[in-house]
Amino acid sequence: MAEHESLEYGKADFVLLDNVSMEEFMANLKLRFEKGRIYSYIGEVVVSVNPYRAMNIYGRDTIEQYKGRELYERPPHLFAIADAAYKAMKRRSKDTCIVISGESGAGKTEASKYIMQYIAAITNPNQRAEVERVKNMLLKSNCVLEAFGNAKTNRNDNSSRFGKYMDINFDFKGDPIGGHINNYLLEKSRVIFQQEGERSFHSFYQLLRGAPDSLLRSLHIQKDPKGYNYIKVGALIYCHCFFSQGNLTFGVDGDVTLIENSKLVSVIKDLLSTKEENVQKALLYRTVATGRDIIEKQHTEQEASYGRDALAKAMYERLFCWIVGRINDIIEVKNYNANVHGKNTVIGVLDIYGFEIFQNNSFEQFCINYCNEKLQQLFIQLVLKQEQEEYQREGIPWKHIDYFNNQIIVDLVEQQHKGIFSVLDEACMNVGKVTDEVFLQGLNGKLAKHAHYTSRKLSPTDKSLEFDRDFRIKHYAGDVVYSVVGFIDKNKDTLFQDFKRLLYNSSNPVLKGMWPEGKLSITEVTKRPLTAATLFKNSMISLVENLACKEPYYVRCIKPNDVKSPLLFEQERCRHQVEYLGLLENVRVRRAGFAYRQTYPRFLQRYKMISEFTWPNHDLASDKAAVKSLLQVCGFDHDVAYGKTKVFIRTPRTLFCLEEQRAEMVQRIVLFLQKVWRGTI
Ligand code: AD9
Ligand code: MG
Repeated sequence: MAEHESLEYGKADFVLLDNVSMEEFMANLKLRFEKGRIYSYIGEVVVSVNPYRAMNIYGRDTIEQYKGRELYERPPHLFAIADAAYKAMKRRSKDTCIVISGESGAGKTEASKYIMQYIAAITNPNQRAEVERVKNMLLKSNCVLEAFGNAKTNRNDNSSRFGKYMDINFDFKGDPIGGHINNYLLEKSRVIFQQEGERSFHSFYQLLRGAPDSLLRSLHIQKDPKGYNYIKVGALIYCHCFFSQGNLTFGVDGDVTLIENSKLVSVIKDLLSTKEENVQKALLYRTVATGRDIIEKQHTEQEASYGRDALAKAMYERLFCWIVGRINDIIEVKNYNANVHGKNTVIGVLDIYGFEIFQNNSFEQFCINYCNEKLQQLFIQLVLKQEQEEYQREGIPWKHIDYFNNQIIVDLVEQQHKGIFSVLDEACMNVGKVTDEVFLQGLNGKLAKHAHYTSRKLSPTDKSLEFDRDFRIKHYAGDVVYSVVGFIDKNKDTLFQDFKRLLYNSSNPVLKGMWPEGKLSITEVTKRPLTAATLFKNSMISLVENLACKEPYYVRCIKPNDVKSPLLFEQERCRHQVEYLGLLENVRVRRAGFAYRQTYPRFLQRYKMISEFTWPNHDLASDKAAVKSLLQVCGFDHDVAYGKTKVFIRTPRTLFCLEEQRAEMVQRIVLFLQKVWRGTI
């Protein structure tokens, strides 16, 4: 018996559990984790538990064991799902995608890297130079993106603070010829503020630690991160990081707003390749058009600080998008003519920020958690839809299984007019007073009766709602209390036009290229830009549409504990994740349908030795007829359904029996052959 079929390590596929109950599921998950078996299946879905230690299961030899094999032939592994997605793409010219989900720190990003490594390792057997180049770029882009887009949070030391969807394009031979990365909403507020115990993006510390002194000097950077309010660990708001020798602060003298450390202006001028007086002006004034007149309005001290922070955030975000753009330029598919070379197919890999609950949850957490709701919804639809479609296609009747459908929460966030994003946008449009409180009042007005929404005002006795500015959403993965503070600002995402013009007029072409809208003069700028929430919502909707038209493969990641321990399997913590990920329902759907399905020829290949009618070859009209006769002879006919191209077996027990009979026959055949060899027959 193969190792993964041995009970010592539990059941490799949850579909094979004797009873589908939470207890049995958890016992199996725990047993496997403790035996170092971090991967399991639910049919074709991989369930992964973060081991929090280096595992010796990703090397070249392991890759070889999975290459071209069927899912059930080897112990559960990411490589098997990657191979399945690759095979489906290659054999059937289908676009496929691998969706990796799970909460923050569950192991999504690591999984996505192993999947990419696997695909890179099994392709390009002929070592074509261009393919090698593309593969290298795809793999190496990870560390650049992680440097600029990941950060230490209280959930994960290397937490993705942006969403990433990467398409890998393949030619007709199945070799990667290019790719494209879509990035989603970088958590740019981290540039100016981090919660206690967290850090800014890795890139800042890497620069301080790794850059040669000469580079640091030319950037006017001092080495100690503590000197910079933006990046010192757990720093409070205020001031500037990449402009050195201190932090840019403002003061007032009478009714004049001043830059307190004005020497910095010259440093900024150097770094931005622009003029000192323009920097000074952009920091202290904004140009406004009132009717026909254009006036320079002085900032208050508060406005100047706000502007400075907005500038730092926007510059970092544009830099990040620029880097993604550069990578895309390099990996873009070139010179591929589909008429000559055949269809160019795609495998998409999605690794996005996981569901998170912090001490303080703001607009960013709200967007991240909404994104996870969307992906859960997709999982529900596709996993059910796929099954349904297969039964339909094969002409087999289907019985519905109940599950929690989180569409109600998705609607709560994104519905037109009534959804939270709409209420937020409306509050931002208000001509009168635009405050976070107005937004909260809007929510309370529209959502008072919603089962998944409440607030301090609506539930004054609720202890978890500590402050008047709190509201709570009952997410599929748990309750999260959000503070409305900052929602309006972050949604409007205002950057004074003066800064855009300043940067557009930089003599540094890269910087200039990042700010095309700085070209517009003050009178030309009239259109209100889309809000951050609307942009995010639109990007999520198109992401989901894109995934839904591909053949999906799923990796469901589970975080075993909150202390990054390789030993600890926190029962309650894990049970909660199994519950909200809908894994039990997943097993039920898979089983209420059929635990096992296989095409007729493959089924015969494995079990034909069981019956004299099929061994060594059958003479029936079709493989389907042969499988029927085999199963009738064995007495399993009542437990199976015959589809057009596949045989479906309802209970795992039948499969066990078949396997046992097969093993017995194989044993007999081996004995027989040994006798033949020894000449005793
Ligand atoms: V977040 O939503 O981006 O905050 P992820 O991406 O789900 O989160 P990540 O992949 O970054 O989590 O994993 C967190 C940490 O767990 C890693 O930095 C590793 O230290 C550890 N980890 C995760 N998977 C593995 C693994 N297969 N082997 C060893 C792992 N360590
Ligand atoms: Mg990640």
